[in-house]
Amino acid sequence: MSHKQKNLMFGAVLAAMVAAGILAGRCAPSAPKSRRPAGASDLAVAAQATYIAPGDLDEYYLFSSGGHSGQIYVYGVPSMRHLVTIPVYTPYPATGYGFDDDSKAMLGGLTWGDVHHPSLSETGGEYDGRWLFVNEMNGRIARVDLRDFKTRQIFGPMPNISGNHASAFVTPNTEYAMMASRFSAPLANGAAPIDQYATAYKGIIAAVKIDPKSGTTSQGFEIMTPPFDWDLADAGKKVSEGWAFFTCYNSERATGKLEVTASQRDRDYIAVVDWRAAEKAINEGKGDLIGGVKVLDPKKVPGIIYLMPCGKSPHGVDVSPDGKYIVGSGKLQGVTTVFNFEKIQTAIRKQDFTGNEDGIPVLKYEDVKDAEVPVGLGPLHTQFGPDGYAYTSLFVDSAIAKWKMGTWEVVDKIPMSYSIGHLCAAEGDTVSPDGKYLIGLNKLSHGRHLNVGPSQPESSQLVDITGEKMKLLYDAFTEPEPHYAQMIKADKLHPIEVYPKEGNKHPLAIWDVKDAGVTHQGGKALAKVVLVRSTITPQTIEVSQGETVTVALTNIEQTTDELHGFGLLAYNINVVVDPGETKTVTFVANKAGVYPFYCTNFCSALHQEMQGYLIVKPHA
Ligand code: RUQ
Ligand code: CUA
Repeated sequence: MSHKQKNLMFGAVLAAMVAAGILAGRCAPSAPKSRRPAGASDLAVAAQATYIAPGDLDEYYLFSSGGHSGQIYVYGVPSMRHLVTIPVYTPYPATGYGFDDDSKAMLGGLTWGDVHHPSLSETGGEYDGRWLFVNEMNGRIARVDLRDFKTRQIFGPMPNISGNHASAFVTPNTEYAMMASRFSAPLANGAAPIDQYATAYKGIIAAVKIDPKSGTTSQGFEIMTPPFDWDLADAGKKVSEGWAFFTCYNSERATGKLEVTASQRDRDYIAVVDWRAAEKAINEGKGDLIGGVKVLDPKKVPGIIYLMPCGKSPHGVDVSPDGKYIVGSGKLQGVTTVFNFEKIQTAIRKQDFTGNEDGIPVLKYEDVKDAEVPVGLGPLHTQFGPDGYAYTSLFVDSAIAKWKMGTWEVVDKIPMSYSIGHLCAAEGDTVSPDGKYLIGLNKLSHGRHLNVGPSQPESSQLVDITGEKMKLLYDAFTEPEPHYAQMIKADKLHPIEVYPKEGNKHPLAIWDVKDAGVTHQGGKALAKVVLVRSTITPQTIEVSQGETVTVALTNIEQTTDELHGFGLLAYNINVVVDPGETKTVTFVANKAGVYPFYCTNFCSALHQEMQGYLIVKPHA
């Protein structure tokens, strides 16, 4: 097909999509018939494949993005049972997250985050089961410790990063997690009128450094780019280790009605970043201090970033398990493009560029691409199996296409109900995917469940990918918004069930009711409290009005599942303390009176009795 014919075809497709209101999201996509397990025997097979008998355990953990709920949802696969919610960026009363002093400080005054891409830590390109990193749009990356499934650090907001969507995507040995600006803006919180967008607004591609021992994150590097809208990323692996890839839309540098203005060009870009070179430049002290961070300008520091043209407004970019191929999907196209890492390297070596964008060299599309795979309409994301097959989600077609790497032939398609965004294969981002299961993370559910009113859940569909043909096994539902998920073999995680007493180094921890009590000093009250079945000691906490009160709560249980809570309704306090843990909560006792506190977690037959009073004596 000639370039012109392709353009015509693309134009027709785009027009059809606009007419159908698909791009504008004005109406629901026509609901394709799902490939529901057909006969009774198919149903029995699907039921058996997903049934986990009472007391039995699932084979995989699924860590699913909770979108603007700010949380991570944990599921078991294949049962698709929701096991637990890990609060990350949003207070969560069920676990007391965001109420005690430490977690409240970690949230830094923000009460929500828009979580997109969970990223499990890796060693040698394999999930190692240590941490889960997850980004949110407000320039932050959080670390969840998989020993206790708790959020342990929230890094950011990173200066200059505006709309951190292309994140977290860790490198194969967890050296870095990626970041980038989706909404370019003047750097260092500068203000410039929107008609100066093309020049005064800047994009940023960045990475957060991760300490390999502790998982602690800190500033890595930032690279200044034109004001493109950086969308997604992936880290290179094996042959492409040391590199990272970022898609963008709006290479037009347009403003206004972007659905039109940012779809003018035939191609946008995938940035090819040599992160080792960027790291070296930072270590050599290069970069200009902007907004408190060293920013590398590709004009002054060449050799760290290149641009490779990719079909109109690409969304996902995914690196194959062997690291040889980079799959980028123009979401307004009917094909997904496969780029060849070796060809990229050759073109860079030969300096075979067609021009530059603000000093960033642009590679020739024909030089670096290997294939355009006709997967279907609206390709978004690609995952991989162990056997050389790739799976691409098709938003507009509402389906998954299975295709063969190397021959580029599309071998199967399965409809999704409805409108799939991301998809997640078992260990699908590693150098050795498991195959077996694939989950379609759909944006809509269109009543494939009991009617729950206008605010409907989204559907996540479990697909069997062991055979030639993909088979739908199960519909599960989740709250907004399942952007992305990762699936790790269950036997890689060994979470603890109690915090061992010896490991509790909290300065306010006490283990004997004899040490419990209230002390006062200089307008401050400190209550050291012991929680153990079925008493809160002391039973009364007496303070004076106006005092700043810190309640330090130690749950001295060493028994699995014996959590105790501390609910103090009148002061909006809700702390949950796990066995062996100490937490503090601090507040000003500004209301005089007598206020009950009680244990919130049903812990024993005498749980109801686990209660007491805060007595706030009025000013004399
Ligand atoms: S997004 S549906 Cu990752 Cu936020 Cu693609
Ligand atoms: Cu402790 Cu209920």
